[in-house]
Amino acid sequence: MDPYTPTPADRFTFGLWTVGNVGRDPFGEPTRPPLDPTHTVAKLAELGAYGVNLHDADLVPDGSSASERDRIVARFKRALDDHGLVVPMATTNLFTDPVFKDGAFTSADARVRHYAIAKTMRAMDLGVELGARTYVFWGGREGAEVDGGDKLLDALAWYRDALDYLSDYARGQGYDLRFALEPKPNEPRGHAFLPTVGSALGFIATLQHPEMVGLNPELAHETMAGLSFPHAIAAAIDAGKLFHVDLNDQIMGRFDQDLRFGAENLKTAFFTVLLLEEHYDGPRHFDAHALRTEDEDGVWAFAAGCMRTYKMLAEKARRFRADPEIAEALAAYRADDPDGAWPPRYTAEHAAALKARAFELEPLRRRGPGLERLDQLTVELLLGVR
Ligand code: GCO
Ligand code: MN
Ligand code: MN
Repeated sequence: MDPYTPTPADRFTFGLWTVGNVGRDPFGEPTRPPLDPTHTVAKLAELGAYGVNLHDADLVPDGSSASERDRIVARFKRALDDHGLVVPMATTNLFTDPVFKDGAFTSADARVRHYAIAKTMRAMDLGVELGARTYVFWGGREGAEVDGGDKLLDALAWYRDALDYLSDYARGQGYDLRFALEPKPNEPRGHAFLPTVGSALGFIATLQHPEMVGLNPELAHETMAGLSFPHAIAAAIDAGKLFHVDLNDQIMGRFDQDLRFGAENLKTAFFTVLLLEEHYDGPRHFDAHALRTEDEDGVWAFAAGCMRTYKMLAEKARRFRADPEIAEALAAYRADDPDGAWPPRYTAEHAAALKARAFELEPLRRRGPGLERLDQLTVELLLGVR
């Protein structure tokens, strides 16, 4: 079998909203018809995916009656069973309905904030019913254009109140759920609250149940902020907070593009995969969509491409670790101190000795760490000539 053909063991997931994206943009109407969620399940299973994620409204239109909801959910569950797909993650649409035009949990109107919490609890019930273990909070319209609205501090407090309330709800219901905050710097708002992985990490520490809450970083979002995605997920891993991940691609400084994984910046994709393969065992979720130019065949080519590129890069990551020349270059780069390992344990005596130590700085100033060679070896590995 082709080694890059995905299987459920690879744990690739897509959202109903990703492959189901109809190609609408601010300038133009949809270019593709909507997909029936059960058809999406069948196609994703055929392509080798592991699971499918959803917003409440991707499956059950807002305003459906209880019996309509149950009918839709039962039909969807049958499709999941028939095709062996799971739903590892669920989330709430808190952005399409105009009621959320100035935010959901951070709306200046308390009635909207309370409605957003109620909608999220119902969406959580749905997610748990479908088997989800991760619940994502993407800010959507949590943000502002007019700082004269004077809610910058209130918004953070309201956001915190909502997450604290919802974590108590999940615990009260006995749900086995972890929350994953998904930062984004802008779009659809001029300025989003919790714009980057770093800001979300700081915010989590202020919550009532910080242990329940981690991150769902997205490649495009950090890139839109002019930041490096591998650096961002390293920070999340370091904090023990990489609960989920949204993979796609994006040109820095452009509108939110949601490109196919690896479509734009293969090196960023490679170092992302290297970190994920070595430090993350959750689902690999592709939060991207086919170009607006594409028809349904293009959608499945897009989905297959995301997974295939990930697998090719995972193979490159294994080769990166096994490559003797790269290993030698890395060993040369990471120089030891013959006088002792770092970090030494602090004692007053050690600190005094360290302050008094006569460092031979001249060779350190002159030493070339070999990064040009190391980077070129990586490029050659990625281009398939080693
Ligand atoms: C975006 C976001 C969304 C979220 C989704 C799930 O830029 O629109 O990435 O796709 O990931 O709402 O939380
Ligand atoms: Mn996004
Ligand atoms: Mn996302």
